[in-house]
Amino acid sequence: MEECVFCKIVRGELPSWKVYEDEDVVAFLDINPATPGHTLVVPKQHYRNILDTPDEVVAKVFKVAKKISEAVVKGLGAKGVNVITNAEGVAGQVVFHFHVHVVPRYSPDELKF
Ligand code: DGP
Repeated sequence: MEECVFCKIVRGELPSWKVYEDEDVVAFLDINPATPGHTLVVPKQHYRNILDTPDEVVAKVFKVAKKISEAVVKGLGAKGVNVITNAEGVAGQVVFHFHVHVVPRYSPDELKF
């Protein structure tokens, strides 16, 4: 998947702000964050979306999404998170490499963004 933007990030050919990496999964800040700390969790191997990703890879990605969720609550002071994945254009998918959004949610009076 030479032209896939997330494959390029995984290979280090495009810059990103990585917050987590292991042998299978990488997590980096979203270029267009809904809130501060909005993070994308991505398998290193290319799959179009959750519908064609093997169960064991989905499990690894969501395990990391949980770690990131805990980190934004403990480290950024978020009061909650949305953990979501979009599959296909009708569901809002724009980048066709499976990814999970971790969107920190803050109290309205704390969010000066
Ligand atoms: P989705 O609609 O679920 O396909 O979300 C794609 C997300 O990817 C969107 O929130 C913006 C983000 N994104 C797109 N291109 C880049 C990029 O080059 N770098 C980073 N960090 N995020 C990107």
